[in-house]
Amino acid sequence: MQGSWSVAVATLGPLVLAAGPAAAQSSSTKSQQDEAVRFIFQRYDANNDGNITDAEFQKVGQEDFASFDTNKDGIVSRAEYLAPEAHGAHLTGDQLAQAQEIWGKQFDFLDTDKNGKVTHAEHDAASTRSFQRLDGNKDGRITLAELEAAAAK
Ligand SMILES: [Ca+2]
Ligand SMILES: [Ca+2]
Ligand SMILES: [Ca+2]
Repeated sequence: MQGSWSVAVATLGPLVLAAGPAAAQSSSTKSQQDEAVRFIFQRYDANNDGNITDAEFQKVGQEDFASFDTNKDGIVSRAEYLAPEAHGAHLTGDQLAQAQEIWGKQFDFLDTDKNGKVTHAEHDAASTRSFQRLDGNKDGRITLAELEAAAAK
């Protein structure tokens, strides 16, 4: 992780791994990170206007929640969150262990009351916190530059 992914960025859903397992590894290069950030941005910017709005952000968050909640009981357990399938990742061995370490941190960020379960409300609240942190100039939109700046922290 080389400390360069802030938790807020790392919590943008299946994000880093969606952009390729390499991007989640400590050996990832600057250009791999840039690529991962662009990939994440495009995923969130549904209408491709160069801004991620709060609505766009929440929509992806809700899709993520649904994919994490494998047994569809409305709660994401730690076991569900740490399952590679939930992140659309096909990893084994060391790569999986590294990814699960990251997911564990993400889960802790989402699980506000630390009971080992993430509810819809907690997930939505975490999305709001992430959005506010990523929206550097607080104009209600996240631009690619703002996302890059947050990822570089
Ligand atoms: Ca947009
Ligand atoms: Ca569940
Ligand atoms: Ca902004």
